[in-house]
Amino acid sequence: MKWPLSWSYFLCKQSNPRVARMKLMATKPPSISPAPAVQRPSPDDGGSVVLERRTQKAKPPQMYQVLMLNDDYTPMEFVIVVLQEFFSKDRETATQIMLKIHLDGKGVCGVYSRDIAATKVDQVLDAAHQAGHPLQCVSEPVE
Ligand code: TYC
Repeated sequence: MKWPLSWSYFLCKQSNPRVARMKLMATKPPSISPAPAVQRPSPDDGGSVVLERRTQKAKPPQMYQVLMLNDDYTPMEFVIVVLQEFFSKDRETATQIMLKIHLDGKGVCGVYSRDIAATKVDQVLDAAHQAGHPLQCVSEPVE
């Protein structure tokens, strides 16, 4: 006699030890590993969570001011053009800064990150040297 398909399937699978082991595994409850510790509000605190303010970690970068120094030989017009070319000043502002340097001995041309300030100093010194003027320019940390 031929078994119905479903019966023969069942008997075949039952006699297979691998299937029997799989069945056992399927019926055995999985071992539950402890959940990672998560800090939750305790039930009696109304569910509120207090966040502590941390002091700010990243400081803003040190900035550098570029100063030009007065001398008796560099023409006023040259200083005005330098301020326009390398410090992006309009002619009015450049003239005011030049006059301040002329009267006070030094003046701020701009404030930049360290590398940009160093580049500005190089540009001014190169231009002055090429033109044969003794104009001096330095950078220093702000504050
Ligand atoms: N003192 C210069 C003059 O009378 C002009 C001058 C201004 C020079 C500013 C340098 O950084 C300077 N010709």
